[in-house]
Amino acid sequence: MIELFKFGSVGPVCDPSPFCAKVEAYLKMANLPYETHSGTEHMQNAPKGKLPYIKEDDKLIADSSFIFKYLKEKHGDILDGHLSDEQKATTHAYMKMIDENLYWTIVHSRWQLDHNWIILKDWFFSTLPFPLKLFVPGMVRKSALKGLKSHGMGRHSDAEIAEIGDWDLRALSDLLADKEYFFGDHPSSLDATAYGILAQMYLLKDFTAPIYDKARKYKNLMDYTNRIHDKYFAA
Ligand SMILES: N[C@@H](CCC(=O)N[C@@H](CS)C(=O)NCC(=O)O)C(=O)O
Repeated sequence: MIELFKFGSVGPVCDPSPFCAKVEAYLKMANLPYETHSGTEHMQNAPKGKLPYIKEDDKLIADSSFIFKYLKEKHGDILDGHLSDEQKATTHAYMKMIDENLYWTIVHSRWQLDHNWIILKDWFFSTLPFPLKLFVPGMVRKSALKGLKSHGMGRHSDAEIAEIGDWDLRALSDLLADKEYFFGDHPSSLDATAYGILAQMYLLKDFTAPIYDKARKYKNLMDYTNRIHDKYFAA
C-alpha cells in the first residue's frame, strides 16, 4: 500500500500544500490505493525536509516530481501514457510554471499579507504547546519570507505579484479552453498538478489577495477545479 505523508486537510481541500494536493490528486486520478498520514511532525522524517513524501515497500520517495516518476515506473504510466510527445513537453513546461512560479504567488499571499497570515498561523500552530506557540510561528514566518525573497518573487510589489500570477492563470485558462481536462476527456498529471494549486485559489475562500481576485476572472478554471473536486474529493 502506498502511504502519503502530508500536512492534512483544511476545509474542503485535502491539503494546504499544492504539492501534497497534487500528489493526492494523482493517486486518486490514477485510481491507486493509498493511505495518508497527516501532520507537520512528518517533516522530521521527510528525506528532503519537506512534504509530501510517499512510502512503499519500505522505500521513501520525496518531492512531487520524483513521486510522479516513481509511480509511473512502479505502477505504469496510467495518466500520461496516452499523451503525444508534444503534449508531454507541454505538460513539463506547465508543471514547472505552476511549481516554480505560480506557487510563489500563493506563498506570498499567505505568509506575507498580514490578514492571511493570521489564518495560516491558526491552521499550523494553534495546537503548539506554551511557550513554543509564542515564538515558533514568528520564526517559521521569517524563514518563509526569506525563501520568498531568495526566490525573487518577494522582491516584487503586491500588485506585480498578482500580475505575474495572472500571466500563468491566463496560460492555464487558454490551454484548458472548454475541454474537460487539459488534453481532452482523461485526466493527466498536469490536471493533478493544476488541481493542487487551483484548489488553493478557488476552494479556500477565507484567504483574500489580489491574485485570488485575478483568479476569479477565469471561469473555465473555476468550473474545472470544482468539477475535479466533486469527482475525486467530495465523495
Ligand atoms: N519540490 C517539492 C516542494 C515541496 C514543498 O515546497 N513543500 C513545502 C510545503 S508547500 C514544505 O514542506 N515546506 C516546509 C519547509 O520548507 O520547511 C515538491 O515538488 O514536492
